[in-house]
Amino acid sequence: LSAQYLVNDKQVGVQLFQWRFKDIADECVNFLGPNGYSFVQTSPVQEHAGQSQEGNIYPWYLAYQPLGYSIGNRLGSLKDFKDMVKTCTGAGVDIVVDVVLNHNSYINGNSSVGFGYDASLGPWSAPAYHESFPSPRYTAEHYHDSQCNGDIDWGNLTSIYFCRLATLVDLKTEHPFVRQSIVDFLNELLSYGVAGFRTDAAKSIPFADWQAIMDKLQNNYHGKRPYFAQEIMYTFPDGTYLDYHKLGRILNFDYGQAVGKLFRNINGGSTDDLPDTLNNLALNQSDYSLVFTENHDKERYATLTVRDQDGDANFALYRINRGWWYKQATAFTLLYPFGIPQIHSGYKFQFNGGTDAQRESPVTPPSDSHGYVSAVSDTLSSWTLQHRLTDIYPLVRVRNYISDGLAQLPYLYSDVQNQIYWAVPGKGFFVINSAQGNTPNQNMNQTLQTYLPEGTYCNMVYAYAKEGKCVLWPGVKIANETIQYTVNADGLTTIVINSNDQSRVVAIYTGNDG
Ligand code: LAG
Repeated sequence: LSAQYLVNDKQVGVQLFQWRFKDIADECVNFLGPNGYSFVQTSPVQEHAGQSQEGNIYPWYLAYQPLGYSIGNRLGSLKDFKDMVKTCTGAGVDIVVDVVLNHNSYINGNSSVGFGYDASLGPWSAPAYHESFPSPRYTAEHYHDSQCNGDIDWGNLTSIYFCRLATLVDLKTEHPFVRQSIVDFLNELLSYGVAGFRTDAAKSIPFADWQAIMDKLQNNYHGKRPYFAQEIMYTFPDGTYLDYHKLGRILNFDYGQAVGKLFRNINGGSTDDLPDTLNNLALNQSDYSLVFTENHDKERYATLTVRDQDGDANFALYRINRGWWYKQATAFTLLYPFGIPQIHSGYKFQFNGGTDAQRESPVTPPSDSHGYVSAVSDTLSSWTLQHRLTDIYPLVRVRNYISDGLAQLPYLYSDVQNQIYWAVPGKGFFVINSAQGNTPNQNMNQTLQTYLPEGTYCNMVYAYAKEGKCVLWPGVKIANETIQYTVNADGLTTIVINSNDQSRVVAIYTGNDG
């Protein structure tokens, strides 16, 4: 019994970071389902610590300081959660829950302040305080503190397993009561129709414990083993993922780092290094990797984030206004079928000054004075909405189409620096021109073999085919960009991507659009 490596027959997930359950439900119906997204990864749904040590301030990371396993927190109630699962699965979008199982909150020696959900107080009126860990009743015997109460030494496997992660008390996942409590929690989620999980701090849960827990889980509502994406930010001290990839997908941080670097042309790198770089990441990793250019941990410090697309001081700060770096790298993760991709979509952060907790809190808070999260529709400008970017969402359906039945990774070509292209024969052809600044080859005009049948095609980044014409996606305006390509009987077409084009990505395919 191990995990499923796919959530369903689609490919692309979206992490709706700190989105309320009600908003996720709406997004599934209005946007994610119609555009072919596979699943939503929610933020943690467990009750969690109510405020940071710095007092009356509510950074997102409190969600990673759980108090127990009762479902409901500032994202909504248990009922909201169940409604969301039903609505999303009904719209063809599965729910993957971020579960925090390795540790619990530890505030001033006891966990006395909680962000549970109390129906009698109403959802957003006030935080509901708990006096102790409400569920289950863990006590000192369920924690590793007697073995290690210091922080983890990341060079030592025993320490990774038994010591505290960021001061949070480490659960004895070898203890029968702890194991059963976790199994009950995950089975409860599965019984509501959740398809799988992102396991927070999976690296710190000993392999044997983790496997024993997973083996006791019921199948998901598809009748399959639940999907798992395991958070293993770095390889273990011996440089491997140990055996964890046998239990499910691994969040492949190396991939985003490498791809981001190459698209930003850092240290003399350019996208023509991509073929070698991906080979070095070991192509067999494709089978068990979840790939992404950023996530909620990386969006402040990653090589490349959506902030690159925004010129405003709070949001961009030390980034240059180069939106296409992020968009190109994300287009690459979508159009090159390595692993399965997940897009992160969250909110804008205050970026400089203040304390750590202040920096981790929102700029124009999508939350009220108690930290309750506001509806996306109320504060649209605070939410970053990467998954709705016009250069990105049309490519989700292209990915679903080209991955179907694909047996091997397409060969990546780069015969001119900063220009890459690849084909999925008979299905799609893709080109990215990432030359920038003072590097050569800014304008691309090259005749290439597409391995596609003769015909006219629309560049899906800008437009879809309808009755023989290319129709722009809603909201797209073009200047001199080429939106239509003609492939001749020999499979050749001339690709034109100019340096001032908005996206510098060409994606043509034989699937149905619109
Ligand atoms: C994760 N994956 O394994 C999450 O992706 C990551 O976001 C979590 O850290 C981490 N594991 C623990 O679940 C986040 C923040 C930390 C934060 C922690 C707990 O990145 O900064 O720690 O959640 O809220 C914060 C303070 C620490 C403090 C700790 C406990 O930054 O200084 O020791 O809270 O009070």
